Amino acid sequence: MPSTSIEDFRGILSNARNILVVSGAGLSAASGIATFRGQGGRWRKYDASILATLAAWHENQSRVWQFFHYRREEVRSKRPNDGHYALARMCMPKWRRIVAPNATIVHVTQNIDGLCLEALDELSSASEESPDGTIIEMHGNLFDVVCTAFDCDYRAKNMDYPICPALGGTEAIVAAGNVEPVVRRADLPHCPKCQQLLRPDVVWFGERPKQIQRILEAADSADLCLVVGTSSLVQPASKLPERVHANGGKVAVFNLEPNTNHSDEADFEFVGPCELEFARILG
Ligand code: BJW
Ligand code: ZN
Repeated sequence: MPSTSIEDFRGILSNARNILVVSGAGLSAASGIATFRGQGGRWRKYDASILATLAAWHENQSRVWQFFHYRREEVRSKRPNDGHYALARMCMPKWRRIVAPNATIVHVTQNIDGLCLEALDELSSASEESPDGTIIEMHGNLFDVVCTAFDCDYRAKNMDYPICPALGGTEAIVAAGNVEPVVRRADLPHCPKCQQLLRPDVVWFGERPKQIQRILEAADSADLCLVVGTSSLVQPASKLPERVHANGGKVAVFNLEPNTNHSDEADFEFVGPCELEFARILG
């Protein structure tokens, strides 16, 4: 059985040299962003096999773009919560409480809402201090676009509302769960460099996660892994704690519900909303 001792966990945290954080949708739940699975999960309303695969994209680019346009607008008004700030503080030497000043932190998030980076940027500008930890958005970011032409390297941050005139207003139709209108391919977002279609730069099923080599290296050198707000059903993120454990590192799971997918490797488990658990444990 994993330990629930705050005192013991603090001891491990203060001695850790290389910390890997693996976070998921539960971290953003308190910001008002729906999780993917479980109660109110996004995939109940919209089938992942229709919307988050390359096959779906080839079949219906209009539908996939409208879904991601809706997601962009859902997230745009949302702010980081106490959970994001608690993890961001770990990446700022002056803001660290329990974590050792010379410890390295790599925070690998599966979230594409940008809130982990936003929290870190805020702390960094407020304290005029550069972060020494790293955040990796392994499944991409809702506000990044990439050109679909194989011989074009266009990739950019795009915060526009709407991203193209034809998508403006369609978010309300998708939000209501109604059948989306058909947007002609010519009216979807196009590359300013080569005029081919742009797609959201997010990682769909069957695609290679971003910076995977760097992530695996971080897992191999980690002596502590915090698993935060993820159902641990999607690979390769779900396998990272196992990798840390296999190398002799400790694993601590923070989730609203007991996460049985880490029964073999969890040394600590803190069940509850992670934003409140962090406040209780990290002080
Ligand atoms: C709280 C809380 C609170 C709530 N506090 N907790 C068969 C066919 C095809 C592929 C595969 C296959 N079998 C396996 C695969 C691989 C596949 C996979 O794992 N599929 C499984 C579903 C079976 N994976 C991939 O394809 C990945 N790529 C890959 O493997 O490439 C090969 C490769 C690997 C390594 C090196 C080189 C190559 C890519 C996966 C892409 C995932 N994409 C999505 C969609 C992104 C775009 C979008 O948003 O639309 O990413 S799917 C979706 O799931 C999203 C999430 O990031 C991801 C994970 O979900 P997450 O974050 O865990 O959310 P939930 O909702 O599941 O869980 C929330 C949790 O929070 C719950 O546990 C709650 O209890 C908890 N919670 N409130 C704490 N306040
Ligand atoms: Zn292009």
